[in-house]
Amino acid sequence: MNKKYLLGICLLSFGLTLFAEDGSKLWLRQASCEKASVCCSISSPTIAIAREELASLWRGKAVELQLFADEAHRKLGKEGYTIRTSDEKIVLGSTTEQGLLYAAYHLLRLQAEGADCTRLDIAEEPAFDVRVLNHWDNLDGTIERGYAGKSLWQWDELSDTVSARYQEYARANASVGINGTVLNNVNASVKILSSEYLEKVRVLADIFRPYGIKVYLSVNFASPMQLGGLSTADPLNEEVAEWWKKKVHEIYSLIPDFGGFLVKANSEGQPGPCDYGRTHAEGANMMARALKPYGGIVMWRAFVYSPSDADRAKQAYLEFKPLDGKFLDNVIVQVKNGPIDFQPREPYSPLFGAMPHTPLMAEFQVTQEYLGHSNHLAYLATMWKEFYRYVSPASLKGVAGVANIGDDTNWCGHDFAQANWYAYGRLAWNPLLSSEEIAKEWLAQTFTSDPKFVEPMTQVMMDSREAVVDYMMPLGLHHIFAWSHHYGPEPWCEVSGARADWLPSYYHQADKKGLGFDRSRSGSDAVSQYPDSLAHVFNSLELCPEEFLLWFHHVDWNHSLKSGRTLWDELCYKYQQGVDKVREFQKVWNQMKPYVDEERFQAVAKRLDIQANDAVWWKDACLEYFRTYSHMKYPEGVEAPVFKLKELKKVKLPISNYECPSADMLPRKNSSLE
Ligand code: GCV
Repeated sequence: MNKKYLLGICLLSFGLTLFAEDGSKLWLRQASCEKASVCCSISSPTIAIAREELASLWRGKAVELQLFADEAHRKLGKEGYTIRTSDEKIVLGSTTEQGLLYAAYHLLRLQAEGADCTRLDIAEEPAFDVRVLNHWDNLDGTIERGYAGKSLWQWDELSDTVSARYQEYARANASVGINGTVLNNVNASVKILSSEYLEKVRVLADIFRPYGIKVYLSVNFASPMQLGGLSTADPLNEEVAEWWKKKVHEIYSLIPDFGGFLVKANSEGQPGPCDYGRTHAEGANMMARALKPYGGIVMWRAFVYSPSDADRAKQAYLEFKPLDGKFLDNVIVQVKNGPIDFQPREPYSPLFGAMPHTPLMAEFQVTQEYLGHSNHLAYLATMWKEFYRYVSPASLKGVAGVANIGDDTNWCGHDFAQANWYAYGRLAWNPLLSSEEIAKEWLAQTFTSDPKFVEPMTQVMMDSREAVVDYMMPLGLHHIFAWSHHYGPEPWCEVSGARADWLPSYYHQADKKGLGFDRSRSGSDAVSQYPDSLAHVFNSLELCPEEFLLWFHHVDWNHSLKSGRTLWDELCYKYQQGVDKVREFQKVWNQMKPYVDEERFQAVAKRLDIQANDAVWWKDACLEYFRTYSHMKYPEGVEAPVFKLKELKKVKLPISNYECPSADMLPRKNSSLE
């Protein structure tokens, strides 16, 4: 076909997509017209994908895919690769086909970003072996803490009907280096291990395999009883161990490269080894023995509440530290990044660094349970990078990200929430990348590489998580969310019969003297779970970083902070700053109209509007409530409240833990609440 004619078609289709983008293509929007020359002597399903991707999308000089067995490539491990340009061609090299596929995606990413690909000399290897997504998807199609529609997995239709999205999902993950997926909720139904469901899982595993994605399952510790009809799930009982061995054998006969199990045990009502007076190590090891012959692993979660009344922030450490060295080598203890529960800001969990004889992995929450669901723009790479300021990647065996993916057309609800899926994968591959680099990459691929768009929007993304912290929980405040669904403020929340450590007053400890949880040596002493050098800093009211102040200290309302302002005034300014930042984001986005297709422009604008309104709601609710303790005035420059506390206290959103509220459910500035 004539080249000019081809170009015309390309421009036309590019033009059309500019007006009709729905976010479904994620960051993989490249279009090409000419087949590039791709040469490879190997043939396999994985290589076929790499070839096809390059042949249809790559626009540069000829590409050759080569398997190498030399020392330099061996050093890069099974998933590592090189990309090297010579005068005539670009050579992608690896010891494995998977490495070559990753190299292909890397090259295409460079092209999409508009990078100079004339002289490439790249060597890459992933920082962690295990880079998984955790789906909290239930078998009935709902997603716990999911805000982008229903589950992607159409369990009722599988195995006969196979959605095209399964492959798109695998492609998106492979393009950022994610190499595993846990398909179902950690609050696991025993049904997932039934032969009927395992057959469905097999179909998904077959689709994901050529993309280098292993399938894992969350399992219910009581499965031998509820599914197998045994009278106990005691991990030291031989019949129980035998039941797991047989089940594991059944799984591997269907899925030879099955990854293993993820287990939430003795937490929030889930069964576990402690029900039988056994330890977490005894429970995990029993499963690990069954998986070991096949190369499978157990990811055992440390998200537990101990029966003691110790400070909630201390409990996981108290329960797991004594077990250090007691887990078999195919068990990885999976620890949430903070000691409590994915708050907008937490200090890192002190378990990291406290279990030198146990492989650990970090669990991050990609879905925005505590960050405005899919209504708020909050780019989370900055939060995860903060974790790596304290925790060395070298001390970890893997990472898990609680997925924010559903069956919404744009996968993640908010178009910018796609950036968190992307960033999670990129940081799982290389935690040394900067949040800024990742934001730029993502923006260029997802929207346009025009600097007039990329520069201002990178700044918005970089500021966004801090803005959420400011208008929700500044200065180390935490867990003052509305009951159960965790959207919106409810620092006053009381629920009769609820555990004290599920209620906001447990965490904020507001009284007429001041605000914050005293975790210093004279308080709950949680500071002592950290290494001495840090414990000393966190323990001191003067040295404690102000971002963690109210996490570690109960501070007088009149206490003077670094700015010279009192705690009360600083709190007010922080809330106001959060509100102001979101208004600024709105202004910037409005200027981006020329660079963004109409559909995504409007979708983001609409959600920013909700976010700006919510920020005021948070500010008014928290400040008006805390003012009933401080009895202090708003300082100059802080807007007078538009919502009245009495009315806000009546707000009960009609949503479950599976939904994101729509604008009409939320208290609005111009509503009858005024
Ligand atoms: C899957 C928090 C969430 C729960 C979640 C739990 C966990 O408590 O609110 O929805 O359950 O963490 O991580 O197990």
